[in-house]
Amino acid sequence: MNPVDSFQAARLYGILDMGYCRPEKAKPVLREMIEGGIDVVQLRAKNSKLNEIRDLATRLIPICREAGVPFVVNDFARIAAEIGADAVHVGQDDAEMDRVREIVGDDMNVGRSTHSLEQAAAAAEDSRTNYIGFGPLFSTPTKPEYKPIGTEEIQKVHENHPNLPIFCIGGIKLENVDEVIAAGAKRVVIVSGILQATDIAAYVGAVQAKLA
Ligand code: TZP
Ligand code: MG
Repeated sequence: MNPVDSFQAARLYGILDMGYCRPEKAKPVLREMIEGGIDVVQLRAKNSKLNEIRDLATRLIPICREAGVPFVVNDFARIAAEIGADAVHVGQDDAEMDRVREIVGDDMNVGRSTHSLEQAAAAAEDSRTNYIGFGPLFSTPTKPEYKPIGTEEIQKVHENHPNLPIFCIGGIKLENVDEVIAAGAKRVVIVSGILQATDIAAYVGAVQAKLA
């Protein structure tokens, strides 16, 4: 599957957030996510040095490659380009698309975080955006500075952008994913729910069963 199609087909996007995972645990945790059937994995390391992120990404990407799971680098287009990631994910305050594309070229996927219907429309208007994150739906310690947007606009964002892969994010857990699906979500991102699970593979599998 080419990478754009794999975002379209994806249902559960996991983030290996180093705020929840010691570096020496990154590989086994990634393997458990894959064993559970994760569709996409992002490396997010807000408090790590650039060389640490590059080293970690270099060690993790072969595991994703072997499993056929797209590997996404958060924030750092340069690292994504250097290691040959499948995508780079950028936020509202990160670089403009022109700058990101200068670094990663035309072939890599670029995902963008959005926090409102307006931001989703702005991201979707640029055909070089390959997918968006939409949230945080619920308040979450993983991104504490953002006000939750709730589930009311999930339906609308899908109606507005029927061909863009949209991943709902923020405070989603196995316990509330049914509510998110009922509100119209087709794809979700889960960070702490997965990384704090006692059995990560089982947790991923259980969420996938609900999204199927
Ligand atoms: N962007 C919007 S909410 C969020 C990000 C990265 C964090 C989601 O983390 P969790 O632990 O699944 O609530
Ligand atoms: Mg960012």
